Amino acid sequence: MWLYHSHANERRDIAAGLVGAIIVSAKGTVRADGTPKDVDREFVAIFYTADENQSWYLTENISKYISDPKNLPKNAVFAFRDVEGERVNMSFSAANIRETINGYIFGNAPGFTMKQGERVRWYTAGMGFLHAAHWHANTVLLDGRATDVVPLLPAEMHTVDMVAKNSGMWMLHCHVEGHLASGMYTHYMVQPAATITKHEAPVESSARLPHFERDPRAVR
Ligand SMILES: [Cu+2]
Repeated sequence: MWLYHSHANERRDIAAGLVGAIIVSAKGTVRADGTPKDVDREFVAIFYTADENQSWYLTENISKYISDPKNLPKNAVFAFRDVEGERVNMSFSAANIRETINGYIFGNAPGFTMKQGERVRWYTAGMGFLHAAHWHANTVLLDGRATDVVPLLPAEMHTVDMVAKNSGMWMLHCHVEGHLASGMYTHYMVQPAATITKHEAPVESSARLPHFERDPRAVR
């Protein structure tokens, strides 16, 4: 895997989401459709700190989503509630920095669905800040050793293989605690082998984790 990202106007282009994966396989290792022969399924997970203050879309997004865009001061302060229910203020610029997986936050990243026993290849990469990709319940092989954490410095890439042994809905998240609190987590679904027929494709789960601490299956 190679991490594509723009160098035209790097800061603004990347902040606007111009980041993606280029997967190059060695000759003779892929099927006719380009997928690798030695795994059943592939996933791309890019751990990406998006600074929307620098995005080309900032002005457009403000006019589209803010009810009174003309009167939005850039030094505005927003409030949220902390764990005690206390009001905490957050600056406009801080609120525009998003800790995402594939651009999604707070458990919404779609597509990570597989069947129990499948050999799965994860293409992971980091962008914007340092991250630590962490899977609950199943391990991956990183450079020949089993682990459940893959370090991702900015633009670092790791291709890791998993055999999805444990069925269930499990968390995939960044282990940088501030990123986890900011929503850099999602779930991946391993459908139990007993409940699926041989030719049935896995169904994309519509379930969402309301909060990572409230899902008893997510305890590692
Ligand atoms: Cu992170």
